[in-house]
Amino acid sequence: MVVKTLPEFPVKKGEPAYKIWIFEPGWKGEIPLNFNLRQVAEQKRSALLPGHRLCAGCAAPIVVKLASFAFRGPTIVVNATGCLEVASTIFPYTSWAVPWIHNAFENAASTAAGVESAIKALKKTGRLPYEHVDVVVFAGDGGTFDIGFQALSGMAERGHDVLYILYDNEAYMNTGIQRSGGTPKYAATTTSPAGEVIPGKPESKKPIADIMVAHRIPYVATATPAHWMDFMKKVRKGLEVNGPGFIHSLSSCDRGWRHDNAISIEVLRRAVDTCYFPLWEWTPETGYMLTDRSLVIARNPSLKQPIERFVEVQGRFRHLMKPENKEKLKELQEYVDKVWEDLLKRASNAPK
Ligand SMILES: Cc1ncc(C[n+]2csc(CCOP(=O)(O)OP(=O)(O)O)c2C)c(N)n1
Ligand code: SF4
Ligand SMILES: [Mg+2]
Repeated sequence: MVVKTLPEFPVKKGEPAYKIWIFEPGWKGEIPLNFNLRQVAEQKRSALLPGHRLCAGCAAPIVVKLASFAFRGPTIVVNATGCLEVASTIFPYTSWAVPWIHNAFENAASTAAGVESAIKALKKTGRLPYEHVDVVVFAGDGGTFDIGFQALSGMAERGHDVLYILYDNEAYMNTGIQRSGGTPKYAATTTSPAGEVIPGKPESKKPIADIMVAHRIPYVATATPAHWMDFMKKVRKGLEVNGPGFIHSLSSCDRGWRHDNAISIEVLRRAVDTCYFPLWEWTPETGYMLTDRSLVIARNPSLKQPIERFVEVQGRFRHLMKPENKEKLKELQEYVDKVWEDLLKRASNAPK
């Protein structure tokens, strides 16, 4: 039995980190998950190669890179239409170093469910050359909160063994920054422009991760690429469960959020520090559990930052910093506080 990868894991020092992943038939090993930054940099391979056309400062490729550092072995990626897809596969080139399927905007979860079912059938008839193949979806907020939700809900209900990773840049960025169900209240987009008629999007963000918890699938988590170790652990957990996993990653977009492209990671940190985007995971056994920085804030509430810290560096919220919109900013703060307080009540590891 050949138990080998081409190239072998871990990557040898000096070997380029951008070779394509090829797992020889019969490969049974598991790529280890390590948390030493130097080891990760030296020994892991990214599923997304350099040369893609995503904007400088875009967090989406970091989402993919960190996720792929947590992959276990042979993996098939399914990618909904959106920035990540259009900018990584400009014909006749591709940046993907793993088997990758582009599907329509609305059906990433159905495509992944089909792939997973095909894998099961091949295994049953002894025609799968590997012990296991993971199936991972990357889809944007438009493709998840809105048009792809029916496919996602069906995939969850049928219990397919797929890890669905939502990179949420909070608007339809690829087609020109239109509002989505993931856009937060009062954010300016091209279809919810802040002006005399409306002060940005009038509606609140849909609680997509809580909606996935309501499906009672084996694993749900929130994450950001700024909290990289937490992110990788969650991806590995989501892969290890038997059944659907869902990870909601916030993903800064300097074009749509209108911030300096050098502060993409800092903006994500502020999202967590202000409790605008708390980090947690949920399993049917443990319920909600706070993780990483959000757990630290729960234990020491004085660390919680005001929402201005998140808003002030982004052009999409610039109008909220004007004196006439003081009440709107206060309302946004109250909304964030309420959602955070609710989460503290539900989280089994939050101090009571
Ligand atoms: C049925 C259908 N409607 C509209 C489109 C056009 N379209 C392609 S990508 C996209 C927006 C994608 O938004 P999101 O999922 O948030 O990904 P992002 O571009 O922000 O990364 C739209 C509207 C399409 N491809 N198919
Ligand atoms: S528009 Fe936004 S999400 Fe799209 S590639 Fe640029 S920074 Fe990334
Ligand atoms: Mg989007």
